[in-house]
Amino acid sequence: MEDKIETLKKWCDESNNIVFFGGAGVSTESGIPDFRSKDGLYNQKYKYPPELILSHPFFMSMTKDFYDFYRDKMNSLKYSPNITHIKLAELENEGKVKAVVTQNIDGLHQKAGSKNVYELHGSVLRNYCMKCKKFYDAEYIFNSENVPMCECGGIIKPDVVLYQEGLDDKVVENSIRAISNADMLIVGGTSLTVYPASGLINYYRGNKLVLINRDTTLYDYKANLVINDSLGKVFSEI
Ligand code: CNA
Repeated sequence: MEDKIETLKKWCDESNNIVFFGGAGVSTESGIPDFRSKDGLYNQKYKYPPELILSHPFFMSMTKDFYDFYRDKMNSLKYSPNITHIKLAELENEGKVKAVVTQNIDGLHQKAGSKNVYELHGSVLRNYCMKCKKFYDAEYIFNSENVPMCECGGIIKPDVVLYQEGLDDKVVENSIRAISNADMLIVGGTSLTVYPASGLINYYRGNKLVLINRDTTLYDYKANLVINDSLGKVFSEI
């Protein structure tokens, strides 16, 4: 483990265009559960499976049940950034990290001070009326009851990409550009099972692909350095 951290530190020192690609595991040490760990949302019991609740057809047809789950489980307002978010923001400030590409929707990278963040799956901090497109903040949604409605009578939808919805073209384009230009790509806290997001790491062309995850992933064989440990532990040492 010590050798691996030393290698990671050395590569960080040598690199000036680091991109971080992350997932729900980045925020577990802030207290937000991920999906697929043993304590993750997919291993808890709900009225409907979470992957069904967080799908487009469910949102459209069972909007109240969607919002009951969403308000209970996806409210990131009460959480703070952890050492990983903070360290990434510092490295961006020093000019080392050029972009964070995240599958997370919790806004914690920006709360830690990161500026160049590509949110592949959107953010709970933004919400729009489906009819007139009026913006609503997260407080409005998480303090609402039943189905949050716009003053025009339309239903408000969080700006998060639900299952069976497409990703934003511009965000994907920017993420691909950042990853393909990176001299080092650090992938952390993601099971790399959600497509098309996970496929984006294939655009990396360098020889410093680092994978930091508690569990093994299907992409471990591709990485130049694999660290199976907690992100908090690793980022507190670099
Ligand atoms: P996932 O499939 O739940 O995988 C998370 C991975 O992180 C697992 O392989 C864990 O082993 C690993 N992990 C958990 N904690 C740590 C840690 N502290 N250190 C190192 N590794 C850790 O989540 P993915 O991000 O891969 O799946 C993508 C989904 C999850 C996206 O659509 C997200 O929107 C969604 N999600 C986001 C949040 C959030 O915004 N915080 C929370 C839960 C789910």
